[in-house]
Order: sequence, then structure tokens, then C-alpha cells
Amino acid sequence: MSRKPPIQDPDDRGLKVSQPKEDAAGIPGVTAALKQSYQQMGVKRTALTLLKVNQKDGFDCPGCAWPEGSKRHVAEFCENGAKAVAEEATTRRIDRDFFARHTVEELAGRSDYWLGQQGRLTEPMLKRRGSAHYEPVGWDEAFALLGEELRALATPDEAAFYTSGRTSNEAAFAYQLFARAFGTNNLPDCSNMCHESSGSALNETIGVGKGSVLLEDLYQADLILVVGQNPGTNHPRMLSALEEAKRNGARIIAVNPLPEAGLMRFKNPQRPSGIVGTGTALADLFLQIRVNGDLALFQAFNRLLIESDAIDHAFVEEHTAGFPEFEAHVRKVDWDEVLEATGLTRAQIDEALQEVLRADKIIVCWAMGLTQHKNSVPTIREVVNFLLLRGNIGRPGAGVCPVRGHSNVQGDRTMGIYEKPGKAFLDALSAEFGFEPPREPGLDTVDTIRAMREGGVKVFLGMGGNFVRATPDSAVTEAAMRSCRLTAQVSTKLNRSHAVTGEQALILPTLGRTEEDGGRFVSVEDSMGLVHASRGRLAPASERLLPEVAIVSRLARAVLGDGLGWAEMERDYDVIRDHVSRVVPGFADFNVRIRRPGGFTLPHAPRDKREFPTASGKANLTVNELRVLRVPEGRLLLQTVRSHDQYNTTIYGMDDRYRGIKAGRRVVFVHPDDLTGLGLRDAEMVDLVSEWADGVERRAPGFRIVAYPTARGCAAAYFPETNVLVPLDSTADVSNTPTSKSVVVRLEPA
Ligand SMILES: Nc1nc2c(c(=O)[nH]1)N[C@H]1C(S)=C(S)[C@@H](COP(=O)(O)OP(=O)(O)OC[C@H]3O[C@@H](n4cnc5c(=O)[nH]c(N)nc54)[C@H](O)[C@@H]3O)O[C@H]1N2
Ligand SMILES: Nc1nc2c(c(=O)[nH]1)N[C@H]1C(S)=C(S)[C@@H](COP(=O)(O)OP(=O)(O)OC[C@H]3O[C@@H](n4cnc5c(=O)[nH]c(N)nc54)[C@H](O)[C@@H]3O)O[C@H]1N2
Ligand SMILES: [Mo]
Repeated sequence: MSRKPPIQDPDDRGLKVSQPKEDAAGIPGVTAALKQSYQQMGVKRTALTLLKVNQKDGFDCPGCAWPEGSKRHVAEFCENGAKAVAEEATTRRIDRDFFARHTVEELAGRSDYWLGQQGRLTEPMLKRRGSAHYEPVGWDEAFALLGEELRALATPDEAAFYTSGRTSNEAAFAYQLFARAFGTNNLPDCSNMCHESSGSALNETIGVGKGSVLLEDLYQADLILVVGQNPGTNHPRMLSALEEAKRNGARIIAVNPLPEAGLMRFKNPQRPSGIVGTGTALADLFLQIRVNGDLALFQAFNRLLIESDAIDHAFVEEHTAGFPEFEAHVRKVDWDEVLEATGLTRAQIDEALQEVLRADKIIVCWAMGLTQHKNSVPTIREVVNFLLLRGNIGRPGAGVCPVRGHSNVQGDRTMGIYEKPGKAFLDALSAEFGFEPPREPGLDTVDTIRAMREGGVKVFLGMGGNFVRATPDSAVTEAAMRSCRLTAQVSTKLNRSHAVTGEQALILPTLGRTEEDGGRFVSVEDSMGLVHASRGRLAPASERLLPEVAIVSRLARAVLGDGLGWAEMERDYDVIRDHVSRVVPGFADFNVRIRRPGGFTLPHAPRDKREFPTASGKANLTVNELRVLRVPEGRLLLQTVRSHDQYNTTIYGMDDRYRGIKAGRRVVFVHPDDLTGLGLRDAEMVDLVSEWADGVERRAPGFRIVAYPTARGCAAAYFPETNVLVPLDSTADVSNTPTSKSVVVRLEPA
């Protein structure tokens, strides 16, 4: 293995700002991806690895959850997928000497970038009570310690079992089974911070908490609204799908406070013309909405649709409930409030409406721009109202399309990673395994932190992810984490959650998606409900790694014994899949169907049969109160976003190419006119100070102002650096998702 140069903690001193880009990908995308891949893996391993991404005999890209489609390119990955793969398939390694050299406290002082760049974890490590260092520990001793601490709890509910979204279906099913056999529904997951609002709103309105479109539908749509989403960075392969939709005649409206590259123009790196040409202008119309203005926008659309009687009466009559109340409500929508909330003009809304009226088949796609606000659930319900009014759910070319984050976050939920499991699921689990699972709802992510803070959760196990860094209110969360008796992380790479720990801490290193798992394969579910196999090909980063399933199985045996057949599940994942086929609807003959090329699609009643499994048996039109989020004088509404060089809390590099940022992350994007109004200037250094109802001042020091064409009154900065500003108790109604996209801040000259 070649020695790589040491990595420094970045200090933002070399920060450079240039004009933002309109177009995405093309040659710079390909070169950026290859550069990072070569740095992490070398040339030969890069070629070998990237050719297996998203191929039918290869592994599922650990990047996003965008589906692969049936026509695969030889290189079915994107710039950022390649970076996600390189991050995992890196040849850099962390060994026991590393932990001897660095105290845990010292690691807690390092940047996210530095921690991630150290390479793959290679053996289980233990930080004993009172010790300043991690030291090597055998797997058996690690499980014995975890088992001892779990058994010592006054009740199983004093433990929390977190999951991030890369965990396979097989590992996720085993993990939730263990938690419930142990006796708790405390299964918080990253979804609680991500698409929980979508699931809540969709379950209530259409009866299924998942998207209702397939890739083919996008190709048939007349109009696609891309709302609160930055696919050029976070779902780059979606741009190819949008491009194809456009070639088939679709129109696209982008709704976003930021003019994100890629939505504005896209050069497809998988087509020769895309690499050199000027690319496709994807969005036909860009609505530069104010942060949190979407409920008002969709309510305005709905008022106009009703007033112009442009609704599908037959569909509304036959398939929906609640029309009279809904109609009475939206007829009263106040135009002044709409214009204030959206920051748009009446003419812009009318122009968008014309696109809507011309379109027979409409799809709305969205991501975090809609899900991380106080009113996220009502907002998404209003999007559903909009689609239902013209019968745009349950027919080809139309529907709801929440675009998921982690590659298997949707599958993990399907497998029962959920703190509020339904009765049917628990009954099935009970019938299959012969024990009575706990029936009380468990803790979600925010409630887990609250419980830790109050001493109610003492043992924390993370199946992937970076709990202390991904969650809000960093100072509060870190103190909560430190108050635990034991925190344990099943991880591929080092991150801050290994450095900010309970009294005792375990690092349990595991195989990644790209790695060979003793000839076994796992399965994942993409954003559109397609389940397919994933098989790693690379030699594991170390001989001492265990697959996630083995970690769960051995832990379960250490705590509960082998009554449920854990050893068999660990040896043969078909055994787990047979259990799944009897417990989870839609998985009959799982072991047969998963071996078919391309896998299989899960049933979705609204999409497949126009049936809505809600309490009313119909799709519910809902009444949603519009409350304009007014920001006090001299304050801005801050949204926290991803740069082009990060995967959530994993920082690949210090650039955000499309937004013109180089070699730094502590920047805050503000409209030039707002700067003038605030008496501030481009390039000035400021502290971001968040103000919230609890009166506590939360401060993120030392940000460089970047004058930027965002919507007026709004600001944007990168997470996780800004998580310190998001109050733990500021969460979305119903879904309890932290409001990471609407933080009221003032900018104080530093
Ligand atoms: N390369 C890469 N890929 C990723 C990830 C990554 O970090 N890196 N993360 C993965 C995960 S877990 C997820 S959840 C997804 C996230 O995918 P995105 O949701 O695209 O990610 P964000 O960076 O949070 O971008 C939010 C977008 O919403 C816009 N927005 C913010 N507030 C509002 C609003 O009030 N209204 C509207 N209309 N728009 C708003 C922002 O300007 C931005 O364009 O990506 C997944 N894929
Ligand atoms: N302010 C703000 N906060 C946010 C968001 C935001 O937009 N703004 N977005 C939220 C969203 S959408 C999400 S999804 C969460 C993300 O929250 P998490 O899922 O908790 O965080 P990640 O950064 O994705 O986790 C990265 C870690 O996962 C581990 N890992 C990677 N691959 C594997 C694997 O195959 N197996 C195992 N066991 N471990 C692996 C590595 O050790 C890596 O360090 O953050 C949320 N936090
Ligand atoms: Mo996410």
C-alpha cells in the first residue's frame, strides 16, 4: 500500500469565491470524481471499482437512493457517486497505533474532513471508563461488554438503537428484530431528520408513506416540478432522467430559493455531446421562492385551480374525501399572505399556473427543502392536494416523488426500522418468532437526545451514521451523548461520534457496500420502491471487520442467547430473507425474486390500483392553515445545505464548485440587497447567531459573507457546521424533524 501524504485540518485561509455556475457535470464533473478516486484508491482500483457500481452483478452505489432504471450505462454512476465509493474503497487505514497516538479528546478537536480522511477503521476498539485513549479489544469482549451494559439497564427502554440509511435490508431486519426481542421500540433513524415529514404527510393523505412514481413515469410526464431539491449535487443521476423527460416533451419548473446549477443547465457526462456541448436548459421556469414559502405557493395554485374549475371532478368524486372543507378553505387564501410568504409576484404564479393547466400529467419531486420546516407536513399535504385536484395520483406519468437520501433509507423503514411500528407489523413479527414485541412507541432521534439529556437513555448503539454531528443543537447533543454509560458505533469510517462519547465507547468496524461478504449478497430498496441485490467485490479493508449482520447476530447471542436462530441468519442471509418474506408485505418469494436480474418492485396501492389504504378508504384532501413565517427586523431566514463536496457529515473536500466556493466551508450566502440593508459587505466576517423562542443564543463563529443570488430575506450555509444553530426543540409538527431549513439568524460582525 502506498504511503499517502498527511492530511491537515483545513483552516479556510485559502478560501476563494467566484461566480456560481449555471451548468452541472460535463468534463469538470468527470475529472473531479476521478481525481478524488485516484487520491483515495489509486488508478487500478478506481477502474475496477467504478465499473461495478450499479451494474446488475455489482454493488448498489452507496451514494443516493435514485433508481438505476433498466437501461444501464457501462458507467452508471455520477461524480458524487464516485466520490462516495472512493471514500469507502480508499486504501488509507486507521490502525491501533493511530489511536495510541491520538487521545479521544484530541480527536474531538479535529475537523470532520480530517477525521474522514484518515481512512477505514480496521479493528474493534474500546475506550474504557476514565481512559484517554481507545485500545484494541477482541470482538467477543466487545459484545460481552455491550451485553453486560444492556442487561444491567433498569428497562430495555434505557437503550436506543440508531440506524443510518446505508444499512442493507438484511442487516436492518435483523437489527430491529434484536431491538424488539430485547424489549424496546427505541429505533431512531436518520429518516427522522430527513423524509419523516414526507412519510407522515403521505401516509395520512394517500395511505402509503412512499412515492407513487417509477422512473418510467418521469419519462411520460408533461410537467415535473422539482421543489426544494438540489439534484445536481445530491442526486446527479436524476438529471439524466429529467433530460430524457424533456426530450419526450416534459416541461420542468424549479422551485428553490437558490438557482441551483444543473436545474438551470445540465451537461450529461454519459453522452459525448454532453461533455463538450452547452447542455440542456432543464428548468423552463424558475420560481425563486422564499425559504418556507411552499405551503403558500401550492395553496395559491389550489385556489386558482378551483376558481377556474380546472379540476378532475370524476376523480375527486370517486377517490377523495374532504373536498367541501378543503374547497371552502382554499377559496379564502389571502393573496397578500401568499405574496409575502413566497416572495413571488402574482405574474410569476400565474405563469406557473399556465404550465399546470397545459399539463395533463404532473409529477412533483421534492427533498429536504420541503421536509425540514415547522410546517413541513402541512406543506407536503398541500402538494398532495394539488396533485389530487387534477387526478395526478395513480396513473402513468403522474404522482408524488419524494426523492430519498441514503441509498437504503427507504428499505430500512420497510424492514421495520421505525420507532412507531404498526400493529400489523408487530403481529407478524410475533407470529413468526414466537415472542411478544413491545407495543409502546419508542423514541425517535430528537426524543432520544432529550431522553439522554434527562438520564433516560444510558446505552446508545449506532448502526452507521454520525449521530452527534448529524443531529441538531450540537452543544446540547454532545453533552447528552457524553452523559451515556456506553456509546457504540458500527462504522466504516472515523467520525465525530467516535470522539464525543459516553463514559465507555466502542468502535465496531464493519464491511462497506463495495466489499466481499463471504460470497453473500444483500438487498436494498431505492427511492421508487424497487428492491434489488447488491454484491461487494473488493477485498475487505481489514481481516478483522465483521459484516453488519454478523455484528447484530453476535450481539443478540451475547444478550439473549440463540433462541431465534441468530447463528443461522448470520451464516446464510437467505434465512433472514425467508423471515422477511413472511413478516413484511410485498416480499413473498423474496429469495426467488431477489435473484432475478434487476430485482422486483414493491406493491403500492395508489400507484398500482388507485386504491388508497387510509382510514376513509379514499385519498384525503386536507385543510392546512397558512401562517407566514415572519422574521424580525434585521434578521434572515437561514437554511442549512450540503456543498458539492460532502456526503452529509462526511466532507470529501473543501470546494462547492457549482456555487463558486473553493477551499473553505465557513461561508454564508446572502442576497446583495439584504447586505446593503443590514449594513454589511461581501467578504466581511460574521458570527451567525440563531434566535429562537427559548431565548438561548446559539452562535456559529467566523463565517465569510458571500453576496449571492438567493431569495430576499434568506441565507444559506453548510451543515454540519451550522447544526449548533438548530434548537433541539424546534421541530416540525407531527414528524418531529428538526427545522434545519428555517433558522432565524442575525449576522454579527466578528
Ligand atoms: N453528494 C451527495 N449526495 C447526497 C447527499 C450528500 O450529502 N451529498 N445526501 C443524501 C441525503 S441523506 C439526502 S436527504 C439528500 C438531500 O438532497 P437535497 O434535499 O437536495 O439536499 P440539501 O442540500 O439539503 O438541499 C436542499 C435544497 O432545497 C432548497 N431549499 C431550502 N429551503 C427551501 C424551501 O423552503 N423551499 C424550497 N422550495 N426549497 C428550499 C435549497 O436551496 C436546496 O437546493 O441527498 C442525498 N444525496
Ligand atoms: N443542519 C442540518 N442537519 C441535517 C441535515 C440538513 O440538511 N441540515 N440533513 C439530515 C439528513 S437528511 C440526514 S439523512 C442525516 C444524516 O445522518 P447520518 O446518517 O447519521 O450521517 P452520515 O453523515 O450519513 O453518516 C456517515 C457515517 O456513516 C458511516 N458509514 C458509512 N457507510 C457505512 C456502512 O455501509 N455501514 C455502516 N455501519 N456505517 C457506514 C461512516 O462511519 C460515516 O462516518 O443528517 C441530518 N442532519
Ligand atoms: Mo437524508
